[in-house]
This record gives sequence, structure tokens and C-alpha cells, in this order.
Amino acid sequence: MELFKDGGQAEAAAKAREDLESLENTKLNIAVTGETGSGKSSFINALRGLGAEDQGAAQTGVIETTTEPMAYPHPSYPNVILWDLPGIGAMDFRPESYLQKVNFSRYDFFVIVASERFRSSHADLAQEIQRMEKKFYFVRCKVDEDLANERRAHPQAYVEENVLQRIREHARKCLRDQGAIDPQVFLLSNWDLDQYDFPLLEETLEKDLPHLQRLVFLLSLPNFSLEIIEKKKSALRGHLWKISLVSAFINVLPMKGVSLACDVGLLLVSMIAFYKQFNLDDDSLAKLARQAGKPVAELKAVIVSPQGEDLVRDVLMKKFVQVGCRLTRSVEQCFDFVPVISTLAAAGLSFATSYSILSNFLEKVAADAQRVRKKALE
Ligand SMILES: Nc1nc2c(ncn2[C@@H]2O[C@H](COP(=O)(O)OP(=O)(O)OP(=O)(O)O)[C@@H](O)[C@H]2O)c(=O)[nH]1
Ligand SMILES: [Mg+2]
Repeated sequence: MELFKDGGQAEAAAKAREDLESLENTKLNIAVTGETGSGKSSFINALRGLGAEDQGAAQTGVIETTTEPMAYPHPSYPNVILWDLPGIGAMDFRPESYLQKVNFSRYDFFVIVASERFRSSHADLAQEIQRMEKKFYFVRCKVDEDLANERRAHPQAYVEENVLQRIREHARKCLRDQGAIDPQVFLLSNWDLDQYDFPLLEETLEKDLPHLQRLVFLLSLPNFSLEIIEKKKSALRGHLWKISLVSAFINVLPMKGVSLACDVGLLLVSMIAFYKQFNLDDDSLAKLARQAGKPVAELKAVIVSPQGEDLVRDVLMKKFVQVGCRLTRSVEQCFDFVPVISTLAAAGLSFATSYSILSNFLEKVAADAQRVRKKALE
């Protein structure tokens, strides 16, 4: 309630509104490049929470499939676009003309995908990307296959972490030896994002990206682990006060008495967005059910927060009526003759009420997401 003490509330609300709008308009263009057949399209599908057979998935397969840059907007965050670039396998590969052809300036950063052997074209491309003053992350896919092969070939000496470390070090050394500066290497399997180095890649991107892009990227990720659900929750929690402040000030009019003015529309939109952010919307649940081989009703059965716009609106209205009645009586008595103060008090109450509603709802939706994830994995 500190916000409501010094008179700068309206400005703070305007600033919060600007921030929310910027978040909505934040764009992130991720270029996924690398050798032909290395798993680029599968990586893009994994980041979008899609299996190869899901609608809108990037085409994957053992024959060359990607020959032109293809844009894959995230299903819930169309401003996050993953670009599937053509493979770099050709013998006469020239990184400079390749990057010109794919319009390199469009991208915020590059992911160079490799599998199996390291090739000098990877290092050439990495160097050229750095020369163009962009960042690259070297991702070694199909590490599940490497491990299976190694286990088969050396069953006695096999130690998973040693094999992984060897692959990482080898890729880093090759990149460095050929001129890439401070290369970052991540090993992963597109079938299992919570394994190997994907969590580290996610953390690295979080550190490297500017604030709003970082948040959008985090929220767009599938719930590949319980930790990611926790991260989404705490990132959103840091945002709730802005939504509450904007909603509290949106409708405050100088009127006698206390109006628990609040933009229910904004709260509703934010609460419905939580469902998408935690992959609990109907589309995401249907996809997850298909991937888990379970009926969608089984996943929905563990969700306890109200689902669907009408139900959320109902809950919201009931909460406001409850809290509104309780607060109005006491505050109206205090500020009966001072309409301006009463207006600010009303905004303060709207803020507190909105914040508490959003905060409780966020807690419930995040807990639902954890239960749904557990159920899908059973
Ligand atoms: N085991 C395993 N197989 C993978 C992985 N990622 C991709 N694949 C398989 O590797 C093959 C090639 O994958 P794609 O995603 O089509 O590769 P791409 O780099 O997009 O290929 P092009 O578009 O042809 O250059 C497919 O058969 C995938 O199913 C992975 O992490 N592990
Ligand atoms: Mg492809």
C-alpha cells in the first residue's frame, strides 16, 4: 500500500501500463541453424511444446526437409518466432553469403545445432555470427543416441557424465581452435528437455537476454520440469503489482463514497493468460494428452482452479462482491466528505483486492500445472 501514500499513484499506474504494453509487444526472433539432419526442426518443435505429429509442427525427418527460412511463431506467444533455417551441409558452404541469404539482422540470437561429428562449417558459421556482433549458442542434439552408442560399445567403462563432458569439451575446443570466442556448448535430446544441458541453456538465455525478452522467453517454454513451473510463477509474481495498479486506476472517477473501481476485464484477461502461460489452456492440454497417450479428461481431472473464461469471470465477480462489501462500509465512513481522498482510497483497495485475487489465482494455476505434469508422466 506504500504506492498510495505519496500522491504519485497515477504516474506509477501510467508507467505500469506502459510496461505491460511493452511486454505484450516484445518480439523475440530466434534463428535455429546448423548442419542438415542435426535436429533443428525437432528442437524448434520441442521449444514450442509440439511433437512431430502435432498440428503446426515443423516438418522433420531423415531426408533433407528445410531449404528456406521458415517462421514458426509460438502457439501462445506469436511474438516469439523460431526460425528454421536451411541446413549448412553443402561442401561449398560460405558463412557470409549464407547469413546474408537468411537475413541475419532479423534475429536476436542464433542457435547452431549439430549432431554426431563436429564440422569446420560449424566454427566458420560461429565466427561469422560473432563478426556480425550477434550471439550464438552451440547446441549438440541427439545426445541420447551418443550415450546409447557409447554404452553399447563400452559397457564396462561407461560413465554417463564422463561421456557428456568429453563431447562438450571436444566441441568447445574445436570451436575455439577455429577462432570462435568463448563458445558456449549445450548437449541435449529433443525428446527430453529436462535432461542434460537444456536447463542450463535456458538459464544462460535468461541471463543474456534483456529483461522483457527474458520474461517472454521463459513464459513461452513448455513445462518441461517442475523448476520451470516455479520460475514462471515467480517471474509472474513480480508482475502482478503492475496489473493490479493499472486495473485499480483504470476506472477511478471522482465520486462521493468509495467505488471499488477496477478493470475486471484486465484482471480477467491476465487470469486467462495464466492458463496459457502454464500450458493449461485446452489446446496445450490436448497436445499434452496426445503426447502422453492419455485421455485429456484424465489430465483435466487434477485441475482444481476454475477453467474457462465464464467460470473465471464468475469467481472474479464473487470475490469483488465479497471484498467490496466488507471494505466499502468501513472506508466510506472515514472519507465520506472528501471525495478525492475517497477515490484514492478506493484505488488503494482495488489495488489490494486485485493483487490478492491475482496472487491466489497464480498460486492455484501453478499448482495445477505441477499436478498435470505429474499426471502426464505417470
Ligand atoms: N534420438 C534423437 N533423434 C533426434 C533428435 N532430434 C532429432 N532427431 C531425429 O533426427 C532426424 C532429423 O531431425 P530434423 O529435426 O528433421 O533435423 P533438421 O536439422 O531439421 O533436418 P533438415 O531440415 O533436413 O536439415 C529425425 O529423424 C528426428 O526424429 C534427438 O534429440 N534425439
Ligand atoms: Mg528441418
